[in-house]
Amino acid sequence: MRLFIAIEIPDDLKKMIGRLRVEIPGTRWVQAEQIHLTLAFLGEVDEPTFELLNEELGRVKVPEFRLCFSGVGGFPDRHRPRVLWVGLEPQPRLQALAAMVRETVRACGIQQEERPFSPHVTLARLKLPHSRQADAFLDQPHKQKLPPFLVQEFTLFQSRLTAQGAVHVQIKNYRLAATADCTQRRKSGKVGT
Ligand code: 2AM
Repeated sequence: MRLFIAIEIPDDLKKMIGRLRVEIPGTRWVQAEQIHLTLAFLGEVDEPTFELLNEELGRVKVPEFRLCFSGVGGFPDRHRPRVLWVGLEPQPRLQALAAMVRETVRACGIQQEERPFSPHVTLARLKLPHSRQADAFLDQPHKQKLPPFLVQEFTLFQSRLTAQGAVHVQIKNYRLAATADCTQRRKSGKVGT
């Protein structure tokens, strides 16, 4: 099974993010329903490792938290983008969650890249690195357009490679620890910490 671990984005936000799409030559945009925030990429995992992983991920306990989007950017950098993304404001609980998830994955014998976790939501992948349209897209101020959201769980996904591209299937959701501040704010209709 080809697996990855990510935070699911609420459907209404996926639709809003999907609407950032513009015409850029040689670009494959992520379909709105597939938009996610990757915490760890695992690649091919065998059945015994999967069973162990499933059990160990249940032990990852970080308090739930709120995420705010920041501006758009490009990997490896905005002048030669191969990937377009929307970033997230710094959130220590997100960093803690990604570190614990990656540590758990390593402890299950699955290699993880050493690069530090750089929170982003991939929007598009570019085959042609230089274009006026990509420059224009990266120069837009997207910051205020996306509302924050509350993260209460993370998800183990299977990525099935098909002729039409990768299809992501949720395998299991792992709840984060509820916090009094988030519960209180949910009751009052506000988005939590
Ligand atoms: P990203 O788009 O958030 O950067 C599911 O395939 C997700 O796993 C992708 O969205 C991508 O995260 C990440 N991913 C896919 N292939 C990868 C690879 N070979 N190495 C690292 N991350 C990968």
